[in-house]
Amino acid sequence: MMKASSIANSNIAFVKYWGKKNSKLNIPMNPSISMTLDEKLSTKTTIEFSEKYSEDIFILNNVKQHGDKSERVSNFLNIIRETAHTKLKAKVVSVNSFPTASGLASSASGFAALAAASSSALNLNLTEKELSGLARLGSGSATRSIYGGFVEWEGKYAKQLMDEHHWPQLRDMVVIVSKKEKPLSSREAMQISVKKSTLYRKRINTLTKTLDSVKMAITNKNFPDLAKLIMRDSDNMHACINETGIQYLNDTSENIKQIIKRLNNTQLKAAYSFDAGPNAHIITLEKHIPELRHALSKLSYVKIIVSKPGAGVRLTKKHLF
Ligand code: 2P0
Repeated sequence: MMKASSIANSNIAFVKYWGKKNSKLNIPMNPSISMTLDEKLSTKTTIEFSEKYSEDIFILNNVKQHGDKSERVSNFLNIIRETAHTKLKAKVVSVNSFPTASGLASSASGFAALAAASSSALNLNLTEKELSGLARLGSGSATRSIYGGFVEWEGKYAKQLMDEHHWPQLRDMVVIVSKKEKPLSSREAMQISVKKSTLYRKRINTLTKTLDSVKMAITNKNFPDLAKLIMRDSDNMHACINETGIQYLNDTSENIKQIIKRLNNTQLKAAYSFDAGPNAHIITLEKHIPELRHALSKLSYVKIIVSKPGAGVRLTKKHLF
């Protein structure tokens, strides 16, 4: 049977991927480092290749997709069909574990799950490394979601730095502040930064040092160092973005930054990190979660999801159809 299912978790970048050397192949301008999240922020996907389908079908969260989203899935399937020497069309059913209208990105978990399920359905027997290279062609950040724990992505592939058991006290508190989809995709915004931002050139030139420091902080489980580096890299990426007239943070995001800064006055307890949207990721230690919840309680947010370091992509026999 040419059917397989997989689950992949999302990830949060401590050193952000922002900009491509090659936009067709998703080769990044800079190496990035992330923590893979747990199953609370995951995508489950079932794919079946069969002669009974006359075209690719993509159903996401129970809704049949048309346009951009289904095209992106079909384009990815074309690559894998070429590798497997098949012309068979496929049905893809995906479900995100996090709320649909949360503005949370799902391309990392989505394409990591799709890469694993589709290559398994077509019996490609890929190594994890090859799988990360394949996922990359769907979405850059998906390259890292193949592996659990702490992951570095450079060039064509990602690799694991430390597994998900290395630092069990670490948490990512995701504060969903907006239900809206982002007005400008990160795909477009990063290309604009590469072309137009003067700060961006400086970012790329100083990143090697940041990468080394982040790796060291993870290895030594040095939370204050890691927290400082995470906030600095998030601020630096958004400074590049803002320079081109694009703004992803909203008032609530800015309020969260201030709350974290106040909380860190006497001791570094948490780090904020923002991707291409207003939702906040607060990297912290388990023991600080109650204090953080209290500090955020006056804000008007949609939902909070607390995630541990999580596992890499895995296959499951429980199909969605
Ligand atoms: C990251 N982001 O490292 C960075 C930080 C957003 C900000 O990877 O064009 O959806 O599919 O390769 O992976 C989001 O970009 O972009 C992202 P494509 P992707 O997590």
